[in-house]
Amino acid sequence: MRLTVGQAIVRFLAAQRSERDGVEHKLVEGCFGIFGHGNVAGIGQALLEAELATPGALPYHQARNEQGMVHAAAGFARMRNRLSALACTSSIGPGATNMVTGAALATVNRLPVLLLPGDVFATRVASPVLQELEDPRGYDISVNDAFRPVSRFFDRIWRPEQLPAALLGAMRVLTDPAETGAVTLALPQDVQAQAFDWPDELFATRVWHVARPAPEPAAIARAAQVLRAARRPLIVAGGGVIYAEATEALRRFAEATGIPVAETQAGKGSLRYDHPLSVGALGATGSTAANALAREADVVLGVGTRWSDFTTASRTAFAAPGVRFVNVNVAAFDAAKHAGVAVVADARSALDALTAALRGWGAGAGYRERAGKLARRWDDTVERAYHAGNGPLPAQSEVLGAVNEVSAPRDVVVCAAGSMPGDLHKLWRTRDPKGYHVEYGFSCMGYEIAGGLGVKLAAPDREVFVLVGDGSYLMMAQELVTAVQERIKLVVVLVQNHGFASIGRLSESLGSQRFGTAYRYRGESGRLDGDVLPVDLAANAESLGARVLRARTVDELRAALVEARASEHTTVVHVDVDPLAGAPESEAWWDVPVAETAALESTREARAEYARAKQAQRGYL
Ligand SMILES: Cc1ncc(C[n+]2csc(CCOP(=O)(O)OP(=O)(O)O)c2C)c(N)n1
Ligand SMILES: [Mg+2]
Repeated sequence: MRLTVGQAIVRFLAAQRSERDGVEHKLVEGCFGIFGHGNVAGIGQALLEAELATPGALPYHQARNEQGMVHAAAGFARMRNRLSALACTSSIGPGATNMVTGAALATVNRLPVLLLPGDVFATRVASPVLQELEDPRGYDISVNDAFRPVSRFFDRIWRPEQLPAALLGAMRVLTDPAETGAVTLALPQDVQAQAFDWPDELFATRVWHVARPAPEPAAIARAAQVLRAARRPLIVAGGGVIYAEATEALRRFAEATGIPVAETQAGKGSLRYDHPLSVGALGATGSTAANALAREADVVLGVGTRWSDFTTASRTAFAAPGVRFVNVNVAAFDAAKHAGVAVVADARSALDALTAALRGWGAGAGYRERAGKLARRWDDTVERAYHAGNGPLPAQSEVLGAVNEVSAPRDVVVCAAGSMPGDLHKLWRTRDPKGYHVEYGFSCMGYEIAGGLGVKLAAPDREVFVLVGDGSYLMMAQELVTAVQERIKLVVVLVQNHGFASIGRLSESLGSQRFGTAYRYRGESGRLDGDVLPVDLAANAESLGARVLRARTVDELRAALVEARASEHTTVVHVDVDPLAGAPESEAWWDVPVAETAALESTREARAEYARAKQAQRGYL
C-alpha cells in the first residue's frame, strides 16, 4: 500500500486496540494537534484525509498550547485506567518543546500518551530550517532530544523503513502497565510527507493485551509470612489499585484481614471515605488518623505506590523501629523500594492471592477499633473545615466542602498544583474510584483545565469539577477555548487568593517571609509589597467564551455550583478566598531544605527547626 509516512501512522493508529479481562477498547481514540511547517503537510494532511474518508477513525482535536494538549491526553489516559490513550502532533521547534513538560508529567504519573513532534529535515538539504537548533557537535541533534529523558520510549524516524518497528515498540510501551509513560516518535518534516510501499499487514487490526501479571507463589508466601506476624499493619493504596481496577479486591482483602487502608494522592478513591476501614490520606498532606497509624505501624503493605516524599512524609511517616514493607507493584522498580518484600504483580491478582494466603488471620479487634476511632475523629475535623464560617472571605476548605456537597458521587474533581491538592487530599470525601483526579506526581501548574478537558473527553457521562488557583489559571487557562469549541462541558471553580498561597505558607514556615509569592504592585519600598493587582480573572474567563458566575459568599457559591452543574455550557465559578485560612494540620513533615547560614533571623530559626525535624528521617533499609 503506497502511503506517506504520515498517512501510514494515522492508518496504523486507527487500527490498534487494547484488551484487558477480555474487554477490548480502541487504543488511540484521537489526536490533538497544533500545526506548523513541521507537521501541517505530513501528519496534518493524513489526519485530514482520514477525517474525510473514514470519519471517527482517528478524530482530530485542536488545542491552544502544545503543553495543554499533552495534559489533556494524560487526563484522558488516567480516566480510562490507561486502557486508551490520545496522540498529540506538533510542529518542530517550540511546538515540540512545549510538549516536553507534558511528557514528563505523563511519565512521572505512568500515564500513556503518544507524542508525535515534528523534526528537522532528514535530508538536511535546506538546513538550517526555521526553528532548527543547529548543534555544532552533531547534525543529528535537535530540540527533540529533550524528549529522551522524559519518555519511556523514544525514536526518530529518519527513514520510512524504520517506521513499522518503531510503531510496534511504541504500542508495546503504551500498553505495558509497568513501562508506560510518554512515548515519543520524532518525525522529520520531510519524512512525514515521503511515500513508501507498506506491507498490508502493517495496518491489520491489532489487539494489545494489557497484562495482569500474577504474583510468584513464593513471593506471596513471603509477604503472607510478614503480614501474619504483624500487630499493627497498615495498607497504603496507591494509583496502581485504581488503574488495575482492584478497588473491590482491596475492599475484600481489607474486610477479610481488618487492616486499615490509607491512601496516596493517586490512590485516593481506592476505598470509599466512609468505609469502616478507611483512614484517609497518608503523609505530608494526610489525615491525622492515617499518620497516627503510620507512625506506629510494624508492617506496611504498599499496593501500587511509588512511595513519593509526600506519601512517606519525606521518610518520617513510618517511625516504628524495625518497620517492614511489603510492596505489591507491577513495576519491579517500585516493588523493590524501602527494602520491602517485593511482590511484582498486578494489584488485583496480588490482593486476591494475599486474601487467600491470609485466610484465618486478622488484625486484632483493639487495633481495628483504634483505627476506626481515629478515622471518625478526622471526619469530624473535615466536617468542621467544610463549615468553618471564616470571614469576611471564606476559607478554601469551605469551597472544597461546597463542591463536595454539591457534586454527585460519580462526579470528578480535578486539580494539580497549589494549596488545593493538599487540602483535597486531606478533606475530599471520595465516593467513587474515579471521582478524585489530582495530578500530584508532577504537580504541574496549568494541568487543571487542560487535564479536566481530557477527563471529560474520557468520561462524557460524568460532571467534571476543575479546581484551579489564580496562579495556575494564569499559567494555562487557554484550553477553556478548546472546551467551548468542542462543547466539552466543564465546571471550573476559580479560587482567587492573589498569588501563591501554598508557596507563601511554605516560604513563611522556612523563614523566607513569603518572598515573591503574592501578586502585588511594586510599592514605594521598591519591593512587591503594594496593593493587590486589579486582575479580573472572571472577566478573562468570560472573554474566552465560558459562562461565568461570581460568588461572594459560601451560599452564593453553592447556588452557583448547582447552576453550573445543571448547565450544558462550560462555566467558570469565580470565588475569592482568604489566603491565610489554612486547612487542618496533618501532623506530618515535608523535607524542604533551609539555608544553612543566613543573615535573616527568620531563616536561622527555621534552619534550627529543620535540623531538629530532619533527625526523624529514616533510611528504611
Ligand atoms: C509549572 C509549575 N511551576 C511552579 C510550580 C511551583 N508551585 C507550586 S504551587 C505554586 C503556586 C500556585 O498558585 P495558585 O494556583 O494560585 O494556588 P495557591 O497556592 O494560591 O493555592 C507554585 C508556584 C509548579 N508546581 N508548577
Ligand atoms: Mg493563588
